[in-house]
Amino acid sequence: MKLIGSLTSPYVRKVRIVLAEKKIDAEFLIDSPWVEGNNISQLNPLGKVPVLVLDDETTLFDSRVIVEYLDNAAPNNRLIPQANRERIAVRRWEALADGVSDAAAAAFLEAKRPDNERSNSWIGRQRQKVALGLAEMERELGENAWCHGNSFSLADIAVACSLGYLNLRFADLNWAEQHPALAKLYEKLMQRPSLIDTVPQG
Ligand code: GSF
Repeated sequence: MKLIGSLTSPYVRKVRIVLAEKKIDAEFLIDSPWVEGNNISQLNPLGKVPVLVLDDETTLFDSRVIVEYLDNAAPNNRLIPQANRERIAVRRWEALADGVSDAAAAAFLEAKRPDNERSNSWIGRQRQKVALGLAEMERELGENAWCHGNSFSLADIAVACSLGYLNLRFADLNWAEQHPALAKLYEKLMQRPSLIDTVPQG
């Protein structure tokens, strides 16, 4: 099994953490869709990472499909509950966290465009999604020890990847100051080797 991805992507980090927590071996091939001559489009027509290449050469994307496959590929350390409402609650957390990452990545990319092409209103719109998404995560986490239920799950992994991505791309946002519950959760999650070993390298 091969995971293709970059060291900065929050979605690639999510898959790397799931692989480590499930104790599933996979070769990690670093390739970025932003690097000239990358061959990601041969593996994923959408030209995005992560892509998981199975031993039978099947290619899986996107990160949500990959993590569901991995969670079901090994019986240990279940990260996605099986009961419908529980499973959906965890996937909704993942959608919220990934959505914050989507908006942060869009704002980051837009800010890199040349002056005469950049839309500041578009950046503002994306940063608003980040702000409201963070506020909702903070509200729903509240005093709970974990994002969902009373144990570590994919919800915590997705939230941690989104927060770690904000640290990388929007340190000025200082999300931890405004969101103490998320800050406490991130500090706790960052004790796990699966997170320590995958902190995004700018
Ligand atoms: C998002 C992947 C993505 O946007 C998933 O895997 O969950 N829904 C997908 N990946 C970015 C890299 S990074 O921002 O994480 C990507 O590959 N962008 C290249 C492009 O052409 O948009």
